[in-house]
Amino acid sequence: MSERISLLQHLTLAARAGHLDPALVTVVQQIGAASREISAALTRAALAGVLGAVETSNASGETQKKLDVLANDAFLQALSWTGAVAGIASEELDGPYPVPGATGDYLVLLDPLDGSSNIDVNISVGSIFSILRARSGAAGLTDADFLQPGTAQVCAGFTVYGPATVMVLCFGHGVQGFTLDPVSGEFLLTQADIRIPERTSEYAINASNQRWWQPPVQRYIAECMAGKDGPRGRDFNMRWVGSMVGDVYRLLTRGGIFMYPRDTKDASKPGKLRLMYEANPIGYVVEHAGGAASTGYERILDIPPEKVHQRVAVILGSKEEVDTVVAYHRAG
Ligand code: P6P
Repeated sequence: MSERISLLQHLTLAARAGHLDPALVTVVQQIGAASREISAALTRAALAGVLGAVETSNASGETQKKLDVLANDAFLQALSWTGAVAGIASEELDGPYPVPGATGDYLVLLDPLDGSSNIDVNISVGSIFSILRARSGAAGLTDADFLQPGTAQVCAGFTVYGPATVMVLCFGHGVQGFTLDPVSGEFLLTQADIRIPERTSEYAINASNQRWWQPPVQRYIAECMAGKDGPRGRDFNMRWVGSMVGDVYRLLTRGGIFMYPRDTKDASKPGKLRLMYEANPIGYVVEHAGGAASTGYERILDIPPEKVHQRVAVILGSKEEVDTVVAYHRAG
């Protein structure tokens, strides 16, 4: 018997203490089951011939990887039979999927496989999930039920498929990390209370977009690059994984600021990342770990959604740095 507490034990104890709805325990347990299946599929991808793309594209017209489709199917199957999930929205689905015969009112929003362009080059990818409650219950479910601000989430988190598979989970009271034991197949508690260091000297941004950044971002990154000779008075390091969950897991562990800001590369888009199933769940986790999550102009979790697939600018991580970038946006 492992001396570490498992995800199921952690969830069950919380439910027995009255802190968690048993139906929500089932939903999160099934997210774990899908994550376990995806982790195994990623490890065997090259051997099973499931690398590469399929002919189809997702709701945003992006070419799907075979594993994007596999991951999406894994979540739909794992969640649909529970009865607790009334509907599912996914980056891989055009519109929300009402679950037949559901009696519960949980809504799950997913990026089933974030950063999938990294799969073929064996770099970390992840699954991101956000859980809401339907306002009208399972029976009268409409698209509008999904359009709730990030502050309405009852649970959010992500699974990062890296050298280890780790599920990061938050119910609004602290952030925990559970590492998958490949031998037992159990997610075991390895980080009981994740806290982001307020101060950091590490930033994450795709620097190839520099010529399109707006002035506040130009100013902040120039200061980081100026290091100890500049106004920040210390040297900074830069990392960019190309998978949001990879960069976010790092900053949860050792601090950092992650930025995918609005830029003029495509002025019609407020940002690249998705509000409902990337920025909101990650922002929820980051805030409950003591960090901050902003567009530069407003708190991400306060944004009233208009569309399930809408995009947003994202600046999140160590609070001191996010506050600095927000101050530069306010200064213009
Ligand atoms: P770029 C992956 O496609 C993703 O949505 C995030 O996970 C990641 O942080 C970002 O886009 C990478 O974008 O422009 O660097 O390829």
